[in-house]
Amino acid sequence: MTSARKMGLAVAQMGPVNSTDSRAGTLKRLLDMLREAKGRGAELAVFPELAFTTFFPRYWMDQSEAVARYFEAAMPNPDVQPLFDEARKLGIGFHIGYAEATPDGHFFNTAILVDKHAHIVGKYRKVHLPGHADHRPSYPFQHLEKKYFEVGDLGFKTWDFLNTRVGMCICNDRRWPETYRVMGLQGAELVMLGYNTPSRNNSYHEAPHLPDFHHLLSIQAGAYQNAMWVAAAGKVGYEDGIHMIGGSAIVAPDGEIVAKAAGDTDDEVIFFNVDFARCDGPREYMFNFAKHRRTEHYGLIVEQTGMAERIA
Ligand code: ING
Repeated sequence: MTSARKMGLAVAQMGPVNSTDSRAGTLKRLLDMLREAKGRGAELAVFPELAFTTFFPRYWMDQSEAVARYFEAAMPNPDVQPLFDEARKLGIGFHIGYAEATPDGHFFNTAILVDKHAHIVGKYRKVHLPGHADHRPSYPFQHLEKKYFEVGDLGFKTWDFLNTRVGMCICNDRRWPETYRVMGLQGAELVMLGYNTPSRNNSYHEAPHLPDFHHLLSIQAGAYQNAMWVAAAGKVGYEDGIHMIGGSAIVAPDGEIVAKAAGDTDDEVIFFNVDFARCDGPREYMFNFAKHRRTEHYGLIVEQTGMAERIA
């Protein structure tokens, strides 16, 4: 009988972070949710993408202005140090997303994994950057991640952490099956991610229920098809007047949603006692990669980027 491999896992869904909100006020919210996560029995708390600020890629501005207002020049730094100090005091790890400006002049949409001693265990830089790089004034809002961030250069790594193996991704990454598969092939049993997803995309009409559906479809499929847990933490509500979907959730390796945030405005912590033994059956049977995958037929996935010309 292998030792029980369990983890108290919390996902912290944030209400809006408006551009007029102070950094100190936002940090206090994060501290309150970290304390609530600890109180619920969590050993790890997952926070959203770009958690310290508003989702600024909805605005057009010069890179220098964006960097000055929204990027972190170091991690930790005085603005966020209290979060690291509280994590150490409480003895809880956390995952959080932020805009990273590197000392040598590079810019990434980044997330880190921090252990209960407040040491940064791992870093991920967002690979799939959605939206556009040019200014589109006719749009109701911009989505300028391709302008403000470079494509992540760290790939999809995994780390042995709290008696399991974990990986990270960010927001749009969760929609691409390759994201989970690359980490699943490394043996990840939990992928954590933050997201900031508008309820309406800014370029074509889709039925109002679809953004919520596609969010859950993506993380449930990723979990199921790789026999892994997925924890997704979003920002929700009207942020600077733009509505962001919530639906933060913890998904089991069989694809079932075991915990889901219900709110549409407020900060909300959800929790589940994750048992990594739930990966075992699916990995032995349905998604036994070694037994069932046929890589000799998968070449196009890495050889070809775009879709072939459509027939009409
Ligand atoms: N957000 C979105 C996501 O993939 C997006 C991208 C933009 C979706 C606009 C819908 C409408 O969830 C991020 N930050 O990747």
